[in-house]
Amino acid sequence: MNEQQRSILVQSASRFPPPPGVKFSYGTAGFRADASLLESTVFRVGILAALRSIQTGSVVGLMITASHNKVSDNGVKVADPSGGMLTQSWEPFADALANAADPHSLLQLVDDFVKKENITLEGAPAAEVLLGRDTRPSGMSLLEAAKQGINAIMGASARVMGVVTTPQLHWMVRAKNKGVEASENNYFDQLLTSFRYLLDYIPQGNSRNNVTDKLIVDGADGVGGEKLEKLKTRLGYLTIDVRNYGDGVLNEGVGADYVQKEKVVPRSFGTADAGIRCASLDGDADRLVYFSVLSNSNKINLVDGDKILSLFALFLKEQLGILNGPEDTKANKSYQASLGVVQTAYANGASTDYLKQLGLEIVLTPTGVKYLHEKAAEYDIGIYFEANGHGTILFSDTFLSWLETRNNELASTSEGSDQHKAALRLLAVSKLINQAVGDALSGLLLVEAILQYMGWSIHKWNELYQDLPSRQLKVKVVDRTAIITANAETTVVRPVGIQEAIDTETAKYPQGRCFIRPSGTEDVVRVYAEASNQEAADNLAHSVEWGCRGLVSSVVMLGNFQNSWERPDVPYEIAEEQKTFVDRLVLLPNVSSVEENKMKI
Ligand code: NG1
Ligand code: ZN
Repeated sequence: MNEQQRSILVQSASRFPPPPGVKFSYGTAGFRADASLLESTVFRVGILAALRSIQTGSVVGLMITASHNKVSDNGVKVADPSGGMLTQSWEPFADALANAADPHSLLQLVDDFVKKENITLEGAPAAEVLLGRDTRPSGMSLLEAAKQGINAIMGASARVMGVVTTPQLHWMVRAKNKGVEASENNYFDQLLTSFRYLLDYIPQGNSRNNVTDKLIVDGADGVGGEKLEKLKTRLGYLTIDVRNYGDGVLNEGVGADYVQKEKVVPRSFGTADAGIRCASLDGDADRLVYFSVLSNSNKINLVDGDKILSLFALFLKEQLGILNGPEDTKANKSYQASLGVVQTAYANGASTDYLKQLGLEIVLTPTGVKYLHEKAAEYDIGIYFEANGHGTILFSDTFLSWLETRNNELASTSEGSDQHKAALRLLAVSKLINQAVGDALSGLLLVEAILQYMGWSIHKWNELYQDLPSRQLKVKVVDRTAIITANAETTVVRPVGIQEAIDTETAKYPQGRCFIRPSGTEDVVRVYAEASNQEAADNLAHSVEWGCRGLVSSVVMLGNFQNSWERPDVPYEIAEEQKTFVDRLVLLPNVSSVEENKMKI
């Protein structure tokens, strides 16, 4: 690194001192915190994004958003050249950079990193970072900080895409690196063209009339509602009533996260909407859930990410079946495309059973889109979804090029045949669905097209299977990394003893399933429980929550066991090991520091 570059870095870093006493960690969705703490972090992520662009010789993205978090929070994440999440191998550097105490430590870190990664700074080809933000008021100044971070690397430049959804920015990065035009209009054009294609190939005489063309969408008072307002005027078919498109407080009593977790109507919805097909986006429009309002309460029938996944899987399996043709003609023309489904432990057990019955291959990964995405990319068609509504469908290049060829053959030998239409539908899906990340807008259009194709109302769709009652809780802890899990986060391996206790408790409930895991985005441990009825699911979740507290406090009190989780059988050495976790695993309410915890205990 030459002197000029060194001095630019030091000077600009000195304008963005990190807040004292805060530790940042690039979790499953980048850095997130109260917006007032983030200027230095966003500036530093700007540096990182510029370096990544230089190293890969490609455009990368930097998105400023805190998704479904409250409006006073914000966050920042990087989109890699593929349009996917930042490569995991750079995450430790992101952590170190965000936490560097002063400009000179920052310089040292960058210097060491560029050497280690063989990144040539002087004379490097021009680097470009696409910058986007959601509608949070803090986004404007944070975007400025990001720009200065990018400009602190010589030869790098920022291109401001303005207020965009997270998936739009990822799409733009991917498109740009494929040499395709990457404006918002190009994005809308691609969605609209492929949506219309799909509708064109709906079989005539289908029970179209069963599906109302009215859809009400909760925009979470975020960027998604705003974009959908623009898109809807160009849709033709479908009358979309967008509510909460920015006139209220972002994510407050609205949005996909609220609807999925609370299972109640979002603001601006009520019993007058009973029975109508409704959808909800999250704050940056990378999550989508559907719901219908019940007639005389504020409760809803939730159609979550698992059911969206099931609808997609059913449709794609059917199209592949049609494309391959009758058994006797299969041999020479068919390509046995691998179709895989990727879920996390949060997927409702009933959805997994349903998908298994369809004969599909199902894989579980840890929570976090990067894990699901990576796994889905191993198939010709990989569908992944989190129950919370984040997901997409990935098509392999090999399959797509086979499909293009097959489509051309069919067009010349049997144009308009069922097989030909199936090929066209699959090609349209591959263009409609965002191949970079989960995208609420493109997901919504695909759901709408498939419901039309099937002739299904939201009720019929919801009846594919019945969800097992579930309960999710979170327990505040000082250091969530004290909990270590395995088997796609379904087993706790540290502290010893917790998993055994969870198993014992779970075994008491018919169809019981329960796991705990550290959140990747908040300082909490999440508890998830499922059972044959709601009361049982609630009880299981609560007793595991209290069991965790009991286990920790019982270890502290060494033998002074207080509740049903007393473990006189826990050997002394294990109890000692558990003791070391206690400071980190503050499982008491309203405790915010290790010291305070010790005092309370
Ligand atoms: P954490 O906080 O790691 O549970 C949450 C969601 C993830 C994912 C990330 C990123 C749940 C249980 N977890 O992660 O699925 O969406 O946020 O936004 O919904
Ligand atoms: Zn989001």
